[in-house]
Amino acid sequence: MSTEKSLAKGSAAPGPVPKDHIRLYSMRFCPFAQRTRLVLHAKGIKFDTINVDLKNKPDWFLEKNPFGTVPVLETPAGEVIYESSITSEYLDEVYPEKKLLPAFAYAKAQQKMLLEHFAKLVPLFYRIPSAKKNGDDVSGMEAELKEKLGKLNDELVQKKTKFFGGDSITMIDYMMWPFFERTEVFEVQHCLDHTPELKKWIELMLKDPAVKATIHPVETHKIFYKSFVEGKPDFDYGL
Ligand SMILES: N[C@@H](CCC(=O)N[C@@H](CS)C(=O)NCC(=O)O)C(=O)O
Repeated sequence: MSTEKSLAKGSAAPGPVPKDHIRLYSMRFCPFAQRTRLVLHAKGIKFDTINVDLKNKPDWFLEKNPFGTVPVLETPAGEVIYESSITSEYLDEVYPEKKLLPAFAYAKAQQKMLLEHFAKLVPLFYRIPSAKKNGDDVSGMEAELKEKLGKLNDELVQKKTKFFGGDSITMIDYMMWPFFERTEVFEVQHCLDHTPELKKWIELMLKDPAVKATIHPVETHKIFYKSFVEGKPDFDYGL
């Protein structure tokens, strides 16, 4: 069973997960759920998708993830996994095809540390447009974002690699990508002006088949984001 249109409170709980599939509970415009979708596509895993109305969450969804957030995975055995980084690592462990995390403990730890640094940058993507909308001065936040993006750029310069884990895409690239897909939507593109290596990384990421399979056009993102900011998120926009 797959649903494109989001299921809301009062909807019937989806049936069991088919034997040869894994199920993703998602929201079409969620950058965290996109992380998991990227991993599913990159590894060629068979999955079905249930989109959830996050404004009006079904009880059965809250029973699966008490945080009430997407992404959530469910296996045919009824095991439930949530939180984007945990779901992504789970998929990489369980499905051996095309490993995305490095085999060596230190390299793996380095990716996870970089992801922690990145997690400090994510709130700025949301806080800057929201402060702008309120007419607040965002120069301090923009300076902070520029500084943090500069550090990511330096990381690529020091490593002399195309991607953050080497010359091919690995897990860390997929964990960061969804937010870079949305820089124009968050109106923070100018914060990338001084990051040439990061810009090259963006261009390379855009060529990746998993990125192509999960990307939305900027205009679509903008329309969804506007509905979200106005407090009436149109989860089914474009369907
Ligand atoms: N830390 C979570 C964050 C996920 C998240 O915030 N997802 C949003 C949608 S983009 C959500 O489900 N929001 C619903 C809510 O917070 O009630 C993760 O990495 O999975």
